[in-house]
Amino acid sequence: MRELIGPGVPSGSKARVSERERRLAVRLEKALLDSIGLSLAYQPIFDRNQQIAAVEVLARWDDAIEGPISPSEFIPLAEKTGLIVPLCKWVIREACLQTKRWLDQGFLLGRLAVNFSVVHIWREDFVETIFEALRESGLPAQMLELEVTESALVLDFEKVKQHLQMLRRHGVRISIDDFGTGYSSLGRLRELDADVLKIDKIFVQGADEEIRGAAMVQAIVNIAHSLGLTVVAEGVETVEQRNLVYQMGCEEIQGYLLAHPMTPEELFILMSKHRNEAHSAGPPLVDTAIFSLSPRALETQEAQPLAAPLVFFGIA
Ligand code: G
Ligand code: MN
Repeated sequence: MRELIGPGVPSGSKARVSERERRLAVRLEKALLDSIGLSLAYQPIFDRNQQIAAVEVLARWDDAIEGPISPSEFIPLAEKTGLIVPLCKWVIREACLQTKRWLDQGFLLGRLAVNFSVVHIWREDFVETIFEALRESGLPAQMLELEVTESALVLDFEKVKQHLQMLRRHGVRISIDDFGTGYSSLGRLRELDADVLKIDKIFVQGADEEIRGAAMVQAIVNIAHSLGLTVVAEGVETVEQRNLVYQMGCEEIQGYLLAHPMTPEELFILMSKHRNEAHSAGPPLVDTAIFSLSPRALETQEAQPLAAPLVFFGIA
């Protein structure tokens, strides 16, 4: 094991990294410098009317030598080495520019949700990084949503709150990600004044397995609603899970049942397809992959095909 300190690691903290991590850190730094091997995937988040309410952007890395590296490996590594700062800067810049291009083409894809690490949020230049991406792209601040993991509310909460609230005052929305897996207190959740709460997939996926699992999800939804937060259920993979979380009052869902993370080209095709369907004359089209829920279907947990075309982006 060796020590490696990257540019974004708070002074005084030395993260220990293995040989593989060190090798990967060198490659990641190069990827960021050359803008090679990094890409963005987009995963839609749907509201109860099957419209896309938001799109979460996810970083992907396919290295020429090391091959594809999972985000579950390279994100913690980037956090340890400080490379998370240039990585997040790259992600938000690219995502804002791409989303603004889609906006200019007439696709109103709701909010753009971008993940941020507390290692980055702490930094004095964090707020300016966000403003810069908005300025450069021309994306309205109201379209940007920052996803912050619940665990980001644990250390140096005052600094995190100060930075996030400054952005919120300018219209940027705040979303608490992976809720239920961190160690923050409900007091902090209330104090932060966020907009969205995302229930972690381990709870969503446990909801249809046992009564206690469902009760947990219901309890989280109730807490979130009492704080005025919009609730997103993450990791919805089955019709049963979707029906249950809707029944419990979740406003939005995300998961493989509805859409996997996709390339910008795939998202563009999806958006175009649904825009064309929304505008086309003639009998309504039915997308067999996506279903609407009638109140009765919720009761019986049956899904019913849509009777009307899907209008994903609310194009006027
Ligand atoms: O921590 P965060 O919630 O931002 O992580 C999002 C991750 O969850 C992404 O890597 C994405 O690929 C993954 N994901 C999205 N939908 C699903 C799903 O339905 N099931 C599972 N297992 N993972 C999902
Ligand atoms: Mn997220």
